Amino acid sequence: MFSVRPILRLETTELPMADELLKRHEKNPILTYKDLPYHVNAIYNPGAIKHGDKYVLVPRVEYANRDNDLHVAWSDDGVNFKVSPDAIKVPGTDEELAWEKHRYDARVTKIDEWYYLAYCAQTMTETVRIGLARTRDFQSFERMPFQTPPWSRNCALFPEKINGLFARLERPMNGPDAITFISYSPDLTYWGGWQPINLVPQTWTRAKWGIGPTPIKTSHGWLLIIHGVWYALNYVYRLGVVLLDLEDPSRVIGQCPDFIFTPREYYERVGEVPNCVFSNGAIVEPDGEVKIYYGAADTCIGLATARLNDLIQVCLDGIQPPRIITY
Ligand code: M1P
Repeated sequence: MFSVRPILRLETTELPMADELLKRHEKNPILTYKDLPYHVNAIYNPGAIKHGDKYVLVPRVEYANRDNDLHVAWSDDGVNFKVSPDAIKVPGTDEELAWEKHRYDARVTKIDEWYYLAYCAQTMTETVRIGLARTRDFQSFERMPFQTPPWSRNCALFPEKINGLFARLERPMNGPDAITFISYSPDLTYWGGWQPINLVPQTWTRAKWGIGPTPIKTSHGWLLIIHGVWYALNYVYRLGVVLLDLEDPSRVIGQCPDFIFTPREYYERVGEVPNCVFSNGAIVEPDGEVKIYYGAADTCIGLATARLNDLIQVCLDGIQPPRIITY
């Protein structure tokens, strides 16, 4: 058993079971297709961050022709959001824009005065790579260089430099090579120093696992919410949590072996992709509450909350001896 120093001066409470760490908001789903003023198929998988005293989501909107794009949604309380009817505009050349027939799954990271959106950029023929845009106000956006070649579909920047370099987690799209790597860059253009993140495989992550929201810095390590995928009749997407070393985030220093959130409610079980909870956006409140926004069944958006201390504790309790994993 590891002793945990209180974080944000919280009392450590009795730890709930892993599957009870997250509490669904009573207003769930907090955003649905009805929140757009025109005909859309779905709204889900939002990036999330606070801008001043406003809560900002960057959801994926799937239109009635099933193209996808990123929008901005604003809220004063983190629960009631107003979605902008217009997609985010990121100026680009015809060639750049051709890579972005669909944009989705933005992870939002604040570094200094800029908010960076690392998103999936997918062509008409479904080749997918990671695009990057930045903004100061969520009104106007600048294009940054594409971050990966094809086929990459999960990417989150760390919110600060590590050992003097920008850092990111990134994962190719699918299959047995869908391994999450950390890499580093001096300028958000050239990346290197790749190291795999050696999670201890669990049955619920058997098909693959991927990056959740932007890593959260704590005094115990980088807290990373992940999604894990099991294949039954179809994929089942669940959420888990791990802790990465502050100085060398390729080192897993804690891992909850159990999933912490699983589809149970109707809107998580039934939809475009059934039995799916997927998060790429979380906000930590000053009192240690973590608001986790998630796509439910690739159809609508839910909100679940947890205590930061509890998420850290289950990682530390579940720590397993480091081991080298060969893929
Ligand atoms: O359909 C479930 C999810 O599938 C993909 O995620 P991943 O590549 O990590 O398995 C993405 O298309 C994601 O948007 C979607 O929610």
